Amino acid sequence: MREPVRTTCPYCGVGCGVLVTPSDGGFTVRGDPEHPANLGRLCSKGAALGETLSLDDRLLYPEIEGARVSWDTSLDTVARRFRSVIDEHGPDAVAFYVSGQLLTEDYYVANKLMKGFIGSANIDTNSRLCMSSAVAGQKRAFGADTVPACYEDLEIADLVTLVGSNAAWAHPVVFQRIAAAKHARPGMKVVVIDPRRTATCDIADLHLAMAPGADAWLFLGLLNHLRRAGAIDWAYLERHTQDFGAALTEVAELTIPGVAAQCGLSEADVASYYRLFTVTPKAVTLFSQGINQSSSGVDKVNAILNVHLATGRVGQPGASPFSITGQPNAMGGREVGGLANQLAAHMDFTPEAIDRVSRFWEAPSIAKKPGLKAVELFDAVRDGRIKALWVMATNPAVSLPDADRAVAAMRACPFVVLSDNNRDTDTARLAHVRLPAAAWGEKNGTVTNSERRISRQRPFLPLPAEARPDWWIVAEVAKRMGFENAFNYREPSEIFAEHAALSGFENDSRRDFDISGLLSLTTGSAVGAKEEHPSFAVAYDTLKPIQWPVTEAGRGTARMFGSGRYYHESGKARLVAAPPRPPAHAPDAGRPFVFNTGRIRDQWHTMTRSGKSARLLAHIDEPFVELHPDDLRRIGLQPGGLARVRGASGAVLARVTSSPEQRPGSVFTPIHWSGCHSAQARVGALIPAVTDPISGQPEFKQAPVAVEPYAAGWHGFVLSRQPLDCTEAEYWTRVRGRAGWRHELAGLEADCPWPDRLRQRFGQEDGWIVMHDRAHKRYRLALLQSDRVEIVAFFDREPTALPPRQWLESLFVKAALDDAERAALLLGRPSRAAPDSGRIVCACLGVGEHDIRRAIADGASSVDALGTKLKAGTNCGSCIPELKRMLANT
Ligand SMILES: Nc1nc2c(c(=O)[nH]1)N[C@H]1C(S)=C(S)[C@@H](COP(=O)(O)OP(=O)(O)OC[C@H]3O[C@@H](n4cnc5c(=O)[nH]c(N)nc54)[C@H](O)[C@@H]3O)O[C@H]1N2
Ligand SMILES: Nc1nc2c(c(=O)[nH]1)N[C@H]1C(S)=C(S)[C@@H](COP(=O)(O)OP(=O)(O)OC[C@H]3O[C@@H](n4cnc5c(=O)[nH]c(N)nc54)[C@H](O)[C@@H]3O)O[C@H]1N2
Ligand code: SF4
Ligand SMILES: [Mo]
Repeated sequence: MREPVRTTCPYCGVGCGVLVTPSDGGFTVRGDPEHPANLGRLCSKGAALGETLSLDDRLLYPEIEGARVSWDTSLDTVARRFRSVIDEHGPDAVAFYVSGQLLTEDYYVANKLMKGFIGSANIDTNSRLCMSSAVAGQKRAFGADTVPACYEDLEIADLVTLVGSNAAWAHPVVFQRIAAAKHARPGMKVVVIDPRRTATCDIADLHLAMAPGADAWLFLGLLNHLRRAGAIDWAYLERHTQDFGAALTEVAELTIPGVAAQCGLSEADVASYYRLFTVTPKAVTLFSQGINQSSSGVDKVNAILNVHLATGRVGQPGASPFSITGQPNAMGGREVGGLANQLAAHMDFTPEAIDRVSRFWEAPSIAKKPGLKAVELFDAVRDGRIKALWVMATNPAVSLPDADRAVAAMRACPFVVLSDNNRDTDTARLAHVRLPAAAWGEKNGTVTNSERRISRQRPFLPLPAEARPDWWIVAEVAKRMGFENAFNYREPSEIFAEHAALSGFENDSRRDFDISGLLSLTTGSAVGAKEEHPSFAVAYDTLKPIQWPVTEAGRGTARMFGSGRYYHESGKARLVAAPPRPPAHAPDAGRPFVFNTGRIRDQWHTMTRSGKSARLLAHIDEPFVELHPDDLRRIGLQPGGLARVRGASGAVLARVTSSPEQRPGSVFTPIHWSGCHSAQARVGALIPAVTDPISGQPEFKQAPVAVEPYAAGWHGFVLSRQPLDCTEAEYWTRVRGRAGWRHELAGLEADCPWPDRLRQRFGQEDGWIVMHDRAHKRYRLALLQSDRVEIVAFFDREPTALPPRQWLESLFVKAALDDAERAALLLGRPSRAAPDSGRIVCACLGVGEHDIRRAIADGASSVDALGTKLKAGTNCGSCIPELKRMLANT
């Protein structure tokens, strides 16, 4: 057996190490016990990585206008078109839109080409939608974009506050680490601040179901409370900070009753949170998109940083603010300067830095000013200022706010290039040139996780067909644009060495991001010049996960700012005084609900990868609109039915779910369903493109919407071996099943047109078995070929009359149906019915909701008991919060 390949999970910013071993023609993926981020743990997505490696959906050859071309043709075309736009309209008429899913090496090369050689800073990244408020807040407070803390702090803290973070689903391994620490040390307190009662609340001592968007009041009020309670560390403030007077004066009026009213919380809850924070020196506040994705995100970040600065709790063991990153390489992108308002290696567009980087790169035409931020950038594409756009590793047609506007922009753009792994995405449909990029398993380079830890992604698969690494693609275009010398890379290690050298170039501890120590590992040379690092390739290959800064060979840095020295000129941190602001658009009579959008446990973004695993789709397989039961009743919605959510610019149609854990007045819908997977579930289409004035990050979580019932005349589903074009149905979703595809359909017609439509489309009079009850508008049909099931379709007036899909799906795995299965096919359940397992809760071991409820009814009273009885929750543990909730609710 081959040695396992040691690499890093390509999903979230936790950055778990994984070990990949070949097995049965595929690969087994395990958690790496030696990786400090996860110490062997994995979540359901990481555990299912082996199921996402197929080449089915991959883009394998370069294409122009949908036709296969050679690499030479495609690269020449991209270089020539970019060159001609630049020659005619100047460098600001072109742009790159890149992604936190690129490796650092890819990102570095793209940034160097745009900022150093094309001479524009029009390169922005999807991290703008994700982290940019945290970046801006940290820069204002600390003088640099530095995350002070590390994961261990979450384990040794006595108080962990998770604000605007559903870590149980979005950062499951970090969540498991917190849960394990709390289990070992029950005195540790966990507070969750989120309008919804999420799976993360499972370990919470206190859940503050905050009114959407009101977090600033809570934290500004906390600062005032700390002052009144005598809990401010005045010595720290004097010695290590500035501007605290203004910050404190500004909050002087914010008392608990006022805060409670603004935040829609009880005074008792606010008081008890304030008390906990006041008396617990070891406090970590972890924040994510509930804070960042806001039109006042930067100020909210600073409101959080203020309370930590005021108590001297920054970068101390177990005491720090902690901005957790979303994508696997959100941090790496910030490090190379992938945001339009940064230059490179954590340097801004100051005259000094511009001069320094241009000397280092030997780049005479370096950009002199920041470029356009994502939303502005697409506006510039739309109004023709940008005439050539290259999108890499992101799907803006789905993920931008006002997404239809972004689609229109790309449609209007004379030249759109996309580098992607997948052949069909919403963005791919708009690109003139499609370039096949290497995917996880093939890529070779580094990523940085949320705790500043740089890890290697190592390949274990050959490059399929003509797929190539992103850095190679960009460098080839650069060479063809005339920048041969600056982009002559042969290996990712050469790029990394240059990136590391730049980080240390004329640094002298004045910049936080410095990894030049990694170079001295092999060369022993003084860093500063752009010398060759001949033996670095070996060190790079064997690089162990390490936290930056690294200024000395082999020595990483767990925490920053422990000494109280910051990166502003003065060496001090800054408290920011900024009045709290509500979301840009308030609900009104026409749009009375707040639209909250976010993640589900087992899907990743636009489902291009997680959507390949049937196991991951077993947990939640349809886009939903979740409301509080009181709201459902008020607007006459039925759980299981369909609802339309309307915003200012678009609408979403999705399945209604009811949950008392939803805050009344709020609606939650997941972000994952794209136009490739659904008729109308792209949530971005109805979110107005309002952004934070400083960071440019969109307000993704507080759009006002109306919700109305969708009076479907019929509902149904089709299971088939091949994906079906469903566009004739007003409602459809399409996901992978165990051995084929599953389509959920609905429409307004009084009588369902699909039984006839299917038979027309698939012909073959003989193979069909049909059971139609026209009086009740109930239709069941299946197509068999040599006893193998090809299509099964059920339609009914009521969605609740349709059978569960699991058993029918299982028939697709069989080469031939036996008589009993054939007879039961149109009943939708086996004749000697084994009980239906229900929706899958434990994705790893395939344990369903009904089995769990039955086990609970039979006396299983704890997660451990469910584990013993059903094995549920015994692999990755991501479903444990849900198991606990089922136990509590039964
Ligand atoms: N399974 C899964 N995991 C992922 C991803 C994925 O696609 N799928 N994506 C990764 C990425 S890129 C990111 S950025 C992270 C995001 O990770 P998170 O930020 O944890 O995820 P979200 O679901 O976007 O939002 C977090 C929570 O913010 C809450 N929220 C909404 N409005 C407010 C508010 O006004 N105040 C407060 N306090 N909370 C509010 C929402 O109810 C939600 O529960 O996840 C990463 N991990
Ligand atoms: N309404 C709403 N919208 C949101 C959010 C929200 O909470 N609510 N969250 C925002 C956030 S935080 C984020 S991070 C974005 C994410 O949004 P996107 O970045 O648009 O989502 P992905 O599906 O991850 O898109 C990645 C694309 O790159 C491809 N890809 C993956 N790896 C590689 C690679 O190595 N090379 C290349 N060339 N291609 C690759 C994939 O096939 C996929 O098509 O969505 C944002 N949009
Ligand atoms: S928590 Fe899960 S998705 Fe995130 S890196 Fe770890 S295994 Fe991957
Ligand atoms: Mo993100």
